[in-house]
Amino acid sequence: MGIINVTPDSFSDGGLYLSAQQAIAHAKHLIDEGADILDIGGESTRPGSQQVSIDEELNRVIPVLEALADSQIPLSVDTSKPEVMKHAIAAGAFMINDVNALRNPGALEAVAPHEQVQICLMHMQGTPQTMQANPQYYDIVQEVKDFLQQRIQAAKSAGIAEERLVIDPGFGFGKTLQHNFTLLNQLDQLTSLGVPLLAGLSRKSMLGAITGNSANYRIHESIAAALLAVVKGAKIVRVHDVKATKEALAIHNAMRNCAAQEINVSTSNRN
Ligand code: 7PJ
Repeated sequence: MGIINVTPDSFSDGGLYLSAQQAIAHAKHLIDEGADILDIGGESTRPGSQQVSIDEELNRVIPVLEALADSQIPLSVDTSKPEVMKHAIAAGAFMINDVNALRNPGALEAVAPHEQVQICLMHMQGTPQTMQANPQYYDIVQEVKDFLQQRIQAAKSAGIAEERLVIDPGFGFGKTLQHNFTLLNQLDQLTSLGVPLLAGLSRKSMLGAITGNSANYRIHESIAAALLAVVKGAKIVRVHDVKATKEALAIHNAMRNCAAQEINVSTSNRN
């Protein structure tokens, strides 16, 4: 899953148009690099970021969705707002990626009737404005797992088939460095929830905390983190660097396929 941010610094029409054009160009680049899904976000959810209005978010996201409608690639929209979800689905979104796990009033109802739409339920403690102030858990893995289980249940109770769901532990969302790496180390424990796992680690500060690199220079650590997440059971990785990540994962696939063939060979030898 390649990341497309449509978050202009300028709020003028010019800035918005420019940022939509840039987002569309970047999306085409990530498609060329081999992205399987694109995740389009119109509101920053980084720690301390401010919320934007429904209209502002729609003005950012919808033109990009419409421009990419012909590209055949499944499009995900990163939003927590039910109004944005509805418009995004009407504009052809294949997935709603909600860092708030459909907890906002009206969110479950906004997506439930659209049976073709996939949903990513992500764990977050607190809100983007406050989440990094003092995150606390008695057992990070168990609490994230319990939360995701509850959100799966809430989705199913609202009439959303389990086959439509993806879960995500929400790296960096209300978690200390220790919490983040404990979660990564035990990511495989979330696979028992029976729903595909998505992991977003790309360029996050937990990686920079280890290497000292600033966000745009965290490519190697991002590749390592994506590979580790996949080894630990992630089925989708949300990344900035699509080509580099795909090449790293191709090696992992080759190893797995080869291991599977070895088993076949040794079984047929025995027969
Ligand atoms: C995530 C996300 C993530 C999912 C962001 C950033 C912050 N959605 N949206 N998982 N992170 N599902 O990319 O650094 O980890 S925004």
